[in-house]
Amino acid sequence: MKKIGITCYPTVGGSGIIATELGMLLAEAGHEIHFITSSMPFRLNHVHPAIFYHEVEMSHYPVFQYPPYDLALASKMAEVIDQEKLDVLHVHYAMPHAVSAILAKNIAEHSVKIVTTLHGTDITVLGIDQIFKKMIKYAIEQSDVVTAVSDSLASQTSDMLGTDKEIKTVYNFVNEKEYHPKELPDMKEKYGIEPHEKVVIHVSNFRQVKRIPDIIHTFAKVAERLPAKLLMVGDGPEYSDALRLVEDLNLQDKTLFLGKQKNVSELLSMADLHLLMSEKESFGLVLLEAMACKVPCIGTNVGGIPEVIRHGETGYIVEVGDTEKAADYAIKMLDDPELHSKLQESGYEDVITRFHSSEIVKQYESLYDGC
Ligand code: GMT
Repeated sequence: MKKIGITCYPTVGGSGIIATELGMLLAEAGHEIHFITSSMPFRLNHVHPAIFYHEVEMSHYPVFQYPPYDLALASKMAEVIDQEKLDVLHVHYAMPHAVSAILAKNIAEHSVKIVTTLHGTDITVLGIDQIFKKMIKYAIEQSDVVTAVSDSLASQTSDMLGTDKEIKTVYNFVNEKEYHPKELPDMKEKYGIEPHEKVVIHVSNFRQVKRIPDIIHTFAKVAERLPAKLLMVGDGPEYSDALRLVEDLNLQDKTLFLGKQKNVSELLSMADLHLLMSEKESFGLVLLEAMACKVPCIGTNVGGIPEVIRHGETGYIVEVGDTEKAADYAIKMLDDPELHSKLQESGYEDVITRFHSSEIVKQYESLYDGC
């Protein structure tokens, strides 16, 4: 049994989901888990005697122009390391969590190992920024173990930061108890979708990297050929532009904007296809969520997406911006029940083998043991 601290962004987002689900599974496996975050992780919905939550408190001195969150986090981490005698502090995101963790390790009297998991945007976006580059490199090199959520992110990080620190790939996983195909016969009717209409779904935080217009343009081409509806799930900066584009293309009657939703697995369970047309994506957790609900995916040839979707086996890969090809693949799979069912089954098989949570948890446990 180990005492493990976990720090992540506690609000909605794939990295927060992974960190929280991992903490809950590690507690089930007999470890003691201490979340050290700015607020209660949104997925921490599970009461367990071995799960503790330590809130990072901020003092608001008028003299500080900006509240020093990263320093408050480091102080809290050091306090918890010493009080709880943590064996491992596992931080999700190098920026700023690994930086705060290295500082905390130096402040604390008790010896702790730092495990840093890279999720993407800190490296693929912030890593490029010269202001942060050296600091991210420092935090990575000082960590005892570094993991990335895909081979692509691991090699991109090494190249961009010019580091030969070993970065091990540990893939993401889903909570299989939540994400599985659900039989909800009246779901389509509730949403005003005819039984014969195909359902195309996109779930994201509507950031620019998700290329929302490509989702809508791909769907427009599909809808010319088949009766279909588009479900847009989530919210973010591109939301209003997406609404406008749907109106410009006269797709209002075929598109449902659902905003942020809690029961995504239920929505996925009535879908026939998930589209992810991102220009950057270190993994694409939503693809795994879709495949777990037996929804085949089409994704772009970037980052970790081709490691999650096996082209022609579990879904299809297209180049960024190629909405023509995406629509061709969509029509091909939606029009051919045999092919669709083959993609569904192979995708589901991958979720319960290659990406099974118990396998991934074991990989993290062996990294904790080895450091
Ligand atoms: O994609 C986002 O905008 C959210 C971000 C996050 O912080 O959760 O996602 C990143 O981490 C996820 C979990 O590992 C990955 O599945 C996403 O691909 C990754 N996002 C990007 O690389 C853009």
